[in-house]
Amino acid sequence: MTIRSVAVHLLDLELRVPFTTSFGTTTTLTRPFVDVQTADGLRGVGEVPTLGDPAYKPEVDTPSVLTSLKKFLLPSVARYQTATGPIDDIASLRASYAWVKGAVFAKSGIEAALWDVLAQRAGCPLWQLWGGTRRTFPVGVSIGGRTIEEVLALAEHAVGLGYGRLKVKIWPGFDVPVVAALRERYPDLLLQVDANSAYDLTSWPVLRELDAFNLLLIEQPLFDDDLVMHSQIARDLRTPICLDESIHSVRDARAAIQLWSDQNALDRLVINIKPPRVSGFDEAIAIAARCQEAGVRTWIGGMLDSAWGKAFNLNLNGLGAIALPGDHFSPTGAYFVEDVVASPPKSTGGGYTLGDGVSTGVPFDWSALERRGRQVIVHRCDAGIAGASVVPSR
Ligand code: OSB
Ligand code: MG
Repeated sequence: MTIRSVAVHLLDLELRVPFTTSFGTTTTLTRPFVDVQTADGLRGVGEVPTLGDPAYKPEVDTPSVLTSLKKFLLPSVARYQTATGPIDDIASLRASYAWVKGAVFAKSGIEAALWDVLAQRAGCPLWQLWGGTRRTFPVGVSIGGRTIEEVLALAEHAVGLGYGRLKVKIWPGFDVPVVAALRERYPDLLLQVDANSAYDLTSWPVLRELDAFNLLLIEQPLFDDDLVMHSQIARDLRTPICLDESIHSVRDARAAIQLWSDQNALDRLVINIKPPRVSGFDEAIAIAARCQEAGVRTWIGGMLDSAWGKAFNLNLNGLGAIALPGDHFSPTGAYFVEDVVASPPKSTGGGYTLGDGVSTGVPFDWSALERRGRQVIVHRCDAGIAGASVVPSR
């Protein structure tokens, strides 16, 4: 198998309900979809779940991802095939751009597209390719409301749809009151909070008050790049700290495990595994395995992904190593006004069951890209000198 060409299409996805976090409110997302075509006629696609800017963390904004793909990653794929031979598995794909530091979101899009191709070739679901053993599991939702009233309304909707695990966004001043209001209404719900790095050395002690509410975890309270400080406050909190922004690799996960052990707090470390934040599913699977070995619980996070991205993540949730429910569904039933899958994955009673469908299990709607998308990159990868074939088509 040879990768013949890689195209990148941009698509605007309009949220049905705005999503607010400590770093701002999102209404529309412009997303790259990486389209890999092989010499033998297969075609796979991977979403890069970018945001509009780098407020969440570096290199997750659309311009940065397009630059990484166009200038470095796709030329590397082409060069590797010219110099070394066909890229016919994930290991050789990763080897082709291993020299590029970071660019985890951009890398994950190519990897997802190749996984789609490999699953089609094998004629099996992704969960099987990934060694999944669990067909049915509980799933959760993430709530990003601007006011307590908005949060309560979204929670009511989600609970009405059957979800038993809610995550809610917090920030200084919007923390204890919103958690208290939710707990009063839903004393038994699995509840967790996500601060998206909104607290610092002076503001974090308020989080001690959250210990009274029986939360599953507090996600990424401190700086996006600070493992050490997180491990230090873990010692002073009863509620586990969950890392999101800080983890990009198995190496980061190992470092966190070491730091939390040093604090005698390993029972209070949880890791949110977001495949795009760790450069793809291969690394995500390795992190899940390493954490399970260390007794550290993991779950699959989301990026307000399209139904295509969510379908990949649901397949990953089939791994026996994933301990907690993930952010797989919207509290209102659907994230976007129009999506890229005709019949998106559906949850029932707060759970999800993986089927036997090939690859993600849901067909990608190519006509959505043709009607609403625009191709911004196309790169020939199977011949000639790399770098000469970058042709922006529109
Ligand atoms: O921190 O988990 C996060 C969305 C965008 C950026 C960061 C995060 C999120 C979410 C949404 O919480 C989870 C979902 O996809 O429903
Ligand atoms: Mg998070």
